[in-house]
Amino acid sequence: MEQGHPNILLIYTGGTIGMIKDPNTGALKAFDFNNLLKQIPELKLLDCDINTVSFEEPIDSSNMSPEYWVQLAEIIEAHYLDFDGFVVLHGSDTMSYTASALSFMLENLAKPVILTGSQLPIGDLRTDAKENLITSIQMASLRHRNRPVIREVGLYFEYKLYRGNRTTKINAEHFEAFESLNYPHLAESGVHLKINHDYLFKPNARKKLVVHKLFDTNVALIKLFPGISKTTLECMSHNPHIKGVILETYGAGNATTAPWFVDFIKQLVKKGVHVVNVTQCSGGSVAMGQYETSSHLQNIGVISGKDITTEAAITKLMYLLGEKVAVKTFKTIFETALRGELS
Ligand code: ASN
Repeated sequence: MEQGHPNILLIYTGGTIGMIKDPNTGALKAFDFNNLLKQIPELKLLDCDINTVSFEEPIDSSNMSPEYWVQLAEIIEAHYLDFDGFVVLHGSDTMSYTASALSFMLENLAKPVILTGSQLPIGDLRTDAKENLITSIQMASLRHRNRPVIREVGLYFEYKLYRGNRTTKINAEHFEAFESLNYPHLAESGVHLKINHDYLFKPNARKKLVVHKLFDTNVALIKLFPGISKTTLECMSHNPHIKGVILETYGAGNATTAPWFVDFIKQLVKKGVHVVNVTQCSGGSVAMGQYETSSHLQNIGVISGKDITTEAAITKLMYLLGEKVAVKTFKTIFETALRGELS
């Protein structure tokens, strides 16, 4: 780590940013990192040292999994002391899941880990990749009083830096592909880089980085819809391995009061399955008890996801189950902000 001249590690996992068209099918597929670097000679002009490391086989982020999250966290862990910041190139499709997962894995993180990618490949004339990549590196290089300005997992896309675990991919077409509806953006890139200092995560810098690598994937995500049937839901309760369920409810955490449904949730909770109430709305919060249609969930002991995103909720559930958090404290810990993922 050099004083005044940041050392950045660029980690390439795949995604559209480095893809090329298959000449036979016309479909985009992951390509190697050297090709990507060749396309951006501007990187040499940046006021920092950049080292690179790539997944052996770059992936489309639809193939992302906890095994890759561990791979990614281990790269950061192995190089943590040697670098001032990390920029992760990642497909946009599951970037919010990875950003959330990394935020839970990297406890006491005190350096920037910024995920970015693009909607168009870097070789495309109209690509959004160059700005995303260059500004992410600049954001990761920002220092104040000899310490990094960003000390959390961020996601940079189309002129904005967000807290990673607050984001959702909201658009498959626009360059502005992400939103963070329940938390203000951390920084904005215009003529100058404008940092929202009040909203940055403030880790306890005296504590050492702890990397958590165990995810328990015995979880399910149920999105309610008018007409959802008992038989559909029963398939799940017959699964003996299930340990946690994210229940995507309506509005402020509301769900049908039909007796069969109430009974279904009751049985799950009785079996020791953790049920978390998360809203289907992109913005706003679960407030169990505000309506009669959520009081029943509160009475059964359902966990409130408050204003957490589904991406952060499912990764937090897998993380806490992997950590074998005791049944007695699970609800309290889930409802507590561990990495600024809920208000
Ligand atoms: N399918 C791509 C991916 O997530 C989409 C992208 O990167 N824009 O890997």
